[in-house]
Amino acid sequence: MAGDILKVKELVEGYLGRGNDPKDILDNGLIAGMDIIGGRFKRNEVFIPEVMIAAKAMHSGLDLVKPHLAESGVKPFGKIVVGTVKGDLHDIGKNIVSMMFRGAGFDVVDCGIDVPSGKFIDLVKQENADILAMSSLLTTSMPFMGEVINLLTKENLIDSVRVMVGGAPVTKEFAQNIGAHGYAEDASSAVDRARELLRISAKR
Ligand code: B12
Repeated sequence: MAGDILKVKELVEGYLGRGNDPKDILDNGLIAGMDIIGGRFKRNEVFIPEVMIAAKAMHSGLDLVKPHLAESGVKPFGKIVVGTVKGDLHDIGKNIVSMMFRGAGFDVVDCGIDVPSGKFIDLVKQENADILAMSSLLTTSMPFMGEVINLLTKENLIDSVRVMVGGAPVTKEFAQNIGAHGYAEDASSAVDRARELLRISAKR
């Protein structure tokens, strides 16, 4: 939570060395800390830099735990394809959302910015994604979110993937109108919504 990368590494190495369960280190150490930061961010008690620093520290621990998780057969909670829609180059919010998803234990495939609608569909198929999360910061790029949902419907994929949308100009009403399954106004609510959509409790 303090963003101390070296301390996180030292602690995680220590716990792993003493034979602690890697899932316990992940759930009750790394993710638990990130959840607290997420709550503070939501209440405006900390801001983007603190979240990014905390996420960086969390990743330094995650990198050490990951190989052990794979060995013990622990699977990520779900796969999320994330991207900023066509015509839109804004990625600060999307990157924060991606970081929070990763911090919460999801497997994230970030397909970047200015993503053509068809590419989202290809990636959802290719990655067998549980959630597609699209970001838009421009009123002119928002309609592409609807276009992607129409394409998913056409390809009969709309029932097998949950679609989440967000970004400053996006509203709950807009999300409902285009047929998205979820909307969140910030990165930490995005994690709550993703968990709801996949019915994973925050405590697990
Ligand atoms: C930084 C910025 C830029 C940077 C982007 C750098 C980058 N790498 O992202 C640059 C300079 C490149 C840029 C360019 C442009 N920009 Co600009 N930009 C901004 C600015 C100042 C901040 C956006 C930002 O990063 N906010 C901080 C992040 C953390 O917030 P956020 O993105 O909203 O994300 C949070 C939530 O929305 C949510 N969220 C975000 N995505 C998702 C996704 C999901 C699934 C979920 C659940 C939640 C979620 O969680 C995030 C974290 O809490 C805004 C103004 C503003 N105050 O919003 C204008 C703004 C978005 N830009 C604007 C414009 C017009 C442009 C340009 C057209 C300017 C120009 N004439 O060239 C170009 C367009 C380029 C393009 N094709 O995209 C307008 C858009 C107006 C409109 N009606 O559409 C704005 C609102 C400024 C303004 N008031 O006019 N911009």
